[in-house]
Amino acid sequence: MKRALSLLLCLVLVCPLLSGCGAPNAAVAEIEEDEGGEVRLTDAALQSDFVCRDNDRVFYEIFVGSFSDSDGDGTGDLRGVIDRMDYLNDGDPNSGKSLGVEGIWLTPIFSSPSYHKYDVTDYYTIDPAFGTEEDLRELCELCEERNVKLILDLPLNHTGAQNKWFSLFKTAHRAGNTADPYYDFYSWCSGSENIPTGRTFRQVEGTNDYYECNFSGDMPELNFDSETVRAETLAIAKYWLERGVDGFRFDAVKYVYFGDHGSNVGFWQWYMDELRALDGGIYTVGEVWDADSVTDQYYGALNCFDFTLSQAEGLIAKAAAGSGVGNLTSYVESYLAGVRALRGDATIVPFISNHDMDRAAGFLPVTNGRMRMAANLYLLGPGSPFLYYGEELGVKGSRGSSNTDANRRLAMPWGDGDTVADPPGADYPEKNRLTTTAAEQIADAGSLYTYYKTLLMIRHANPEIARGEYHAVAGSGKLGGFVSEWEGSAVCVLHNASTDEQRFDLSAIGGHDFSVLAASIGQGDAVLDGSVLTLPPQTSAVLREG
Ligand SMILES: [Ca+2]
Ligand SMILES: [Ca+2]
Repeated sequence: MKRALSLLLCLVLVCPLLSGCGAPNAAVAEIEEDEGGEVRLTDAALQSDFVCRDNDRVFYEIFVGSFSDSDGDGTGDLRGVIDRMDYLNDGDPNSGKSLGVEGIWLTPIFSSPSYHKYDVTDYYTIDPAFGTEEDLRELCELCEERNVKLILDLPLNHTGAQNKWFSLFKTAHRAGNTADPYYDFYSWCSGSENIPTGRTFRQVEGTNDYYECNFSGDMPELNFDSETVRAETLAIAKYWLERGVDGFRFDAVKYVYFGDHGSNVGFWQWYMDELRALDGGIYTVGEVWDADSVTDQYYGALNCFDFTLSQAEGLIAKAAAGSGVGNLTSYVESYLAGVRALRGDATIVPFISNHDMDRAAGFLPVTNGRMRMAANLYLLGPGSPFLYYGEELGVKGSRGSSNTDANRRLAMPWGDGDTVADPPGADYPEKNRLTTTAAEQIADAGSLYTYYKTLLMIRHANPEIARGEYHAVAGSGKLGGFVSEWEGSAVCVLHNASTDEQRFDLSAIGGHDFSVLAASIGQGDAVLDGSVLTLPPQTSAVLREG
């Protein structure tokens, strides 16, 4: 049964964003309240059956210590993530009440002395500051109920210096006990004159041997020629898969064998073959922070983040500025086809920022519309996009004069009494920070949060966008888009990234009759008149065949 409240919610939540109320061809959602009092969006354009997807999910990166604090100690934790599941995905794709992400990447949760936990002391225990194995099991169950994939960050290239393996390695070297299984557990060389150029080694105290540590003296690097190490890397993954996680984000993929891509690729191909044998549905993504020509080499083994699209100089930010939409779509067409040729089930992994980068709202201002435009460009696009926690609010943060990554990992501004605090060393100036909170943005139909939520609903309701055969159309600096065909149906997505109105005649696209304006999102409402689509400034439209 519908009530007055329903109409009010319709006006507040959907109309100003998705379409013009009463505008022709516009997709206007109605909200009704069912007998149980639950409010649901009912417009067909936003409904989706939320089919189980393989590699085209929208993921959300959670920097665990900065996300949500359940016990008042100021550090984010696993129970905090559990408490925020309704914010991320409430299990009802049509409720309109949660962000609607379909996957979660947790930065490392294993025991470690640092706040970021990329220096692991014990891969088989959860850091007590983050919670317990029981907490993780509960989170896994909740994710499974809601069709959300949960992946853990697995830093394998190096351990922390406090790892017991490193103590055993040092003991074996001091004793000169070459038969000790830990003697070759880490990458090492004998004598300073033997140190390979271009790599960093540090002396094993009390010996003439040196261990490899390219990132930091506190991050000794494992020796992947050791069968014992390889067996251990498999055992770690198996342990956590058995506890219910769906897969992993692999850290520092190209550093396993420093500067030797051939050996790295060999390792990852072997590792992924073994993991897929353990769990055919495993979800993985690798960090190969390099040019596409390098990343391509790893794609036969696993999907990798697309760094070409990320940061201020990336193709998404440039397109969002109105100067490179065609460059973006032609790149995506060619790159997507390229990775699919390397491995049949491969896809691209677009993102604009992560925990190692300045926050997107700094280089894509919310105030001039570029943040929203960038979100259109990558969330209404193919593959498995990753958004970084707080991006949907416009959280800001950059290294700044103190040159600290902590400023890129500030506390999520919930605004509802959450006690999560900034990480140690953060000193991002108060005057530069986001002034609104999640609580305020959830209640605000014009907020960036509501915009992201609506974008994800449009994406879910048009699954061809994420997974189809992609062909770029209408490429110019300001205007561009693509046709994506999947299982006999097709969508056309067109973006106007300029600050002027743009027109496009759809009859220029051969082989399709895109006569239905399924959704429009941006500064204004797209209008379809015959075959002519008019796109207001910084607006995107999704068209379907009649
Ligand atoms: Ca806590
Ligand atoms: Ca290494």
